Amino acid sequence: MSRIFSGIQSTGNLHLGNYLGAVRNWVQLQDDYECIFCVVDMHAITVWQDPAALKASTREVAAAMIASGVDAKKHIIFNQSQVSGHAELAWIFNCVARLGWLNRMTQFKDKAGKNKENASVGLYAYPNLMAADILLYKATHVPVGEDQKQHLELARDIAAKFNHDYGVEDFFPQPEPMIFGAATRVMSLKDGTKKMSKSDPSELSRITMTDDADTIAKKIRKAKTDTEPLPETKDGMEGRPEVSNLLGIYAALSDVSLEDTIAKFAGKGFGDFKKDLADVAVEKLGPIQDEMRRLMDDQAYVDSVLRDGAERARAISEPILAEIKDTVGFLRP
Ligand code: AQP
Repeated sequence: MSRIFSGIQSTGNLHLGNYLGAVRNWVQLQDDYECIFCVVDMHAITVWQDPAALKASTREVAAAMIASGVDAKKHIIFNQSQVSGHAELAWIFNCVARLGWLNRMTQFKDKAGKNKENASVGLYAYPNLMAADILLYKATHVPVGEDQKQHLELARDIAAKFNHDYGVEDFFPQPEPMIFGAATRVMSLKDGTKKMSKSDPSELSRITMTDDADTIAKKIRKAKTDTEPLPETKDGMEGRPEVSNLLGIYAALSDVSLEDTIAKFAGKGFGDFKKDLADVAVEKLGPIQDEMRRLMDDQAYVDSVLRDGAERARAISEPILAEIKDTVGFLRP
């Protein structure tokens, strides 16, 4: 059975984009793949995290995975820092990846912004750690949102260069991105050209997995739109990024095609549409949020899932890491 690895950072504000672009797809894949799902807390600290908030976010992301339907007994859920192999392989990959490759990463440019000199070295080397996350388990498939495509390509380049430099053809597989679903790129509710993101300063830009029904309805009511009625065809979405985004969210949440969603609301005004969108969001997210809240109150249980997952992750990765160290020429005890 092919192996999946995917992760989410514990940076707080887990949002609808993380759910539709990642977690919901994971749930659909778990019958056909062996899955390793990771709360990537080491990635999170590439930008400053308050230590207590980081612990809470790690538990929140794990709770969201479980509440969304990831089977933690059949598959693995753990937090990255509990398996030291991630850091060890990332160092080796720091020595395989080229500066020129990292310089092309658009996410670093976006996140570092104008103050690049003041960004952490970790933020710059983030894609090498991500490659290590995947290849430490020789994972073959990586379900992600569209924003991670470039990092996945880098992981493939690192795998190929390692195999070539050390003369170990096919040692690391070429991990395949799996970008699918009706909402591979959920955009901000306030600006349809920017992706919905945890770090957007505006709370109104995202629906989070902890928003209650009233908050969800308020954010959708306040979502940016335009003055035209809803489009009658797909072509009518052209040049209307906010409208396209809201229609895409509706289609994804209600599990109908974009075409059918457009047909349903064609020519209508935004008042009715936003009300229906809020209803479907509350209906779909509500039960997950209730279960998340229950799990968040049972910290001991969530911690035990992460501990057990880390143990099973180590059992898979330790023999692979031992082989990597032999290949590189490290003496082992
Ligand atoms: N807007 C999005 N639409 C679809 N998928 C998304 N993902 C993130 N944002 C969207 C997918 O969620 C998974 C986990 O993402 P992450 O938390 O590891 O990091 P990120 O992509 O950096 O998330 P954010 O919200 O953008 O965080 P900040 O603001 O801290 O940078 C990934 O599979 C990602 O594709």
